Amino acid sequence: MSEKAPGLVGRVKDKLVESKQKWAREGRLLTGETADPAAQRLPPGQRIVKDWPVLDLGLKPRIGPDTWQLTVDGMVKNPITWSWADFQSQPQVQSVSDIHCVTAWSRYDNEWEGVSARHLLSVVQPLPEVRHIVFHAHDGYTTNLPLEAFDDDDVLLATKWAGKPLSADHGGPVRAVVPKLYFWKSAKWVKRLEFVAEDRPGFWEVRGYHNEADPWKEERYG
Ligand SMILES: Nc1nc2c(c(=O)[nH]1)N[C@H]1C(S)=C(S)[C@@H](COP(=O)(O)O)O[C@H]1N2
Ligand SMILES: [Mo]
Repeated sequence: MSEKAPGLVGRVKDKLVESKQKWAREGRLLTGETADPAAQRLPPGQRIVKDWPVLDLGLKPRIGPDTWQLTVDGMVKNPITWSWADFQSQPQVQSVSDIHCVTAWSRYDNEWEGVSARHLLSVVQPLPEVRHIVFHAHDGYTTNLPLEAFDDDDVLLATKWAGKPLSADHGGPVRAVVPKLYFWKSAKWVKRLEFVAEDRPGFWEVRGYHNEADPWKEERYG
């Protein structure tokens, strides 16, 4: 790699962040519609893609399973730090769900495998004061969720997609998957889940994206 590479990555990232913030200010892609997920599969303003785009800040951390760890802490009864082997020894679930990205692409029928949010909750046991979760990722990205959004039967920390180990581009070895919300809520390269009482908006949430991110209400920007 040339000496210039890190600088280039930095500039690309700034440009990307600026253009997304501009989209948010201008309300790009908004149709002004809401929809009922029981009545239609595709949320308002979305289009279906067959491939799987890669979107992130451009930093692409590479973490091998040998050094990978997951910490779950904050207001929980049993904080944990799991190695890759610890994570693999938890019950593994499979789940098929659709992806809806705020940039208007949706991808149907993604086959995920990993550890369910509900299993994780049963292990760490959040204290009664907990209202929100903050995901921290290896590239410095953060995103926030209400506890109820995490405590759902289709939410998981995924290590596999379509039967194969999740690629590093898509957040491997482990990413969050929160299918009912726009995909920016699904942190790639997850390293820490922090349980908190007060909400703490994440990277995009403080840059003009909606705090709740429900695609059926078209909560793109907030
Ligand atoms: N760690 C991390 N997670 C992230 C992001 C990121 O920049 N860093 N981008 C988010 C956004 S905006 C989207 S749309 C999805 C894209 O996931 P994909 O590249 O697997 O399609 O990841 C989300 N999770
Ligand atoms: Mo995104």
